[in-house]
Amino acid sequence: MRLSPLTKKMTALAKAVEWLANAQRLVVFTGAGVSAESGIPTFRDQLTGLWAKFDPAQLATATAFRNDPALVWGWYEWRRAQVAKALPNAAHVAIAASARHVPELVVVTQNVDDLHERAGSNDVIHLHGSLQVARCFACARPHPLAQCPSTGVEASRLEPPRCTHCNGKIRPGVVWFGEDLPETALRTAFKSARNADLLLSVGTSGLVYPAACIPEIARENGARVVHINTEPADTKDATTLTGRAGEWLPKLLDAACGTDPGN
Ligand code: BJW
Ligand code: ZN
Repeated sequence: MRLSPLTKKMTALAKAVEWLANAQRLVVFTGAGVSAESGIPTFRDQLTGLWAKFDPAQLATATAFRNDPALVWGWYEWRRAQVAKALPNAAHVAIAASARHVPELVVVTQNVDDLHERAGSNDVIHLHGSLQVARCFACARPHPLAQCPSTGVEASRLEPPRCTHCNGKIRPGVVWFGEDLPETALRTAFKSARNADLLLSVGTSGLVYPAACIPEIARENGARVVHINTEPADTKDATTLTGRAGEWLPKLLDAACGTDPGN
């Protein structure tokens, strides 16, 4: 029997609701799409993604920083300013609220913003670092950043500050291509995925490794996997809710836990 798209959508929602209602160990794995409705651009969306406008090789690698530190530092300070102005959206709020209804919740994010924390999630695992921290490119010592970024302009070059110990240049505390992910964060994220009985993968293209292994690790270890994404996923092993995270997540939580995530 062929199911209409609407029936498929309802079946996917019904499954996801039942799984969430019964979940004991939930992992919510997020990517840039979860912050899109807060006005933070994703990376790979064709028109609005950062990589549609900027070349990752010139901005998101250690070589790029070595070649032109002012370009890279200015770009990251511009992004930090964007995040500082943004507010958590309904998806971040619903994820934080789900902690009150599921015995164990681990939030694993690839995002470098702090919108999960500002929505009330605790102990968020940041696989790709954070815009709010910085360290010396030479000696790796942490370097405190002013709360308010010094630039809000997209393409403005800005000389990075200098390390107070060795005078090295200060770099953003994010994980660039070709760099290792923070060891403890990755180990804890993989362990949580192995232990999960439900994994919600929200707003990620699943193209960047090793983070992209996480839904697969959960599935191989017996967890149900639900993808929430504006683009339909071409995966046969998981349930997909196609649409905006800020619409699906509150609905899902309300239906599974009988709650308005705002409360
Ligand atoms: C919505 C929505 C809404 C929109 N609701 N949904 C070949 C050559 C070189 C390297 C490699 C290679 N093959 C593999 C590698 C390794 C590389 C990699 O995976 N590359 C692939 C791109 C091919 N990985 C690494 O280099 C990692 N390190 C590593 O592997 O170390 C070992 C090593 C050592 C030496 C050499 C090689 C390997 C490090 C990866 C670091 C990633 N860093 C970035 C930048 C962080 C800093 C910054 O912010 O600038 O992390 S890249 C960027 O991608 C960022 C993200 O966290 C990451 C993932 O992106 P994400 O979150 O999935 O965003 P998008 O835009 O891709 O997707 C958004 C989704 O949301 C879309 O699906 C939309 O449809 C959806 N959406 N609105 C719901 N409202
Ligand atoms: Zn230093």
